[in-house]
Amino acid sequence: MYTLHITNKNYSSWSLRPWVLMRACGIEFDEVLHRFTPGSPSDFRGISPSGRVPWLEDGDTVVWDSLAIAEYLAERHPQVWPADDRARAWRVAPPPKCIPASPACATNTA
Ligand SMILES: N[C@@H](CCC(=O)N[C@@H](CS)C(=O)NCC(=O)O)C(=O)O
Repeated sequence: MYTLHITNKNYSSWSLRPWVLMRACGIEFDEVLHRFTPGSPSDFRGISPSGRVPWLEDGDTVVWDSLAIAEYLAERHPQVWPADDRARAWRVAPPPKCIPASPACATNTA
């Protein structure tokens, strides 16, 4: 069972990233919610490998940084990244300048 260490999801989009990913992909985990108020000492500074949230524990393995967590989970759960190779490429690409004929823009109506 994974344990995901995060802080308030309203204020920490970094925490929200792996939390949403794991929920959306149906990956079970225990959630440990840490106290964090910007400008005040956090209760995780001394125990997180990076001094930051989020981090993930998988047995003896500890992974920190939201993208590293996503990559780690993707190695174990094939549903994490899309099967389509173009979609996998686009997942880490910055938003495209929209060219209407481009399939990357198919769902982008802005
Ligand atoms: N690049 C990191 C950023 C993590 C990060 O900056 N987390 C903030 C919370 S929003 C944090 O832990 N800050 C604690 C601090 O700065 O003391 C990731 O993707 O996980």
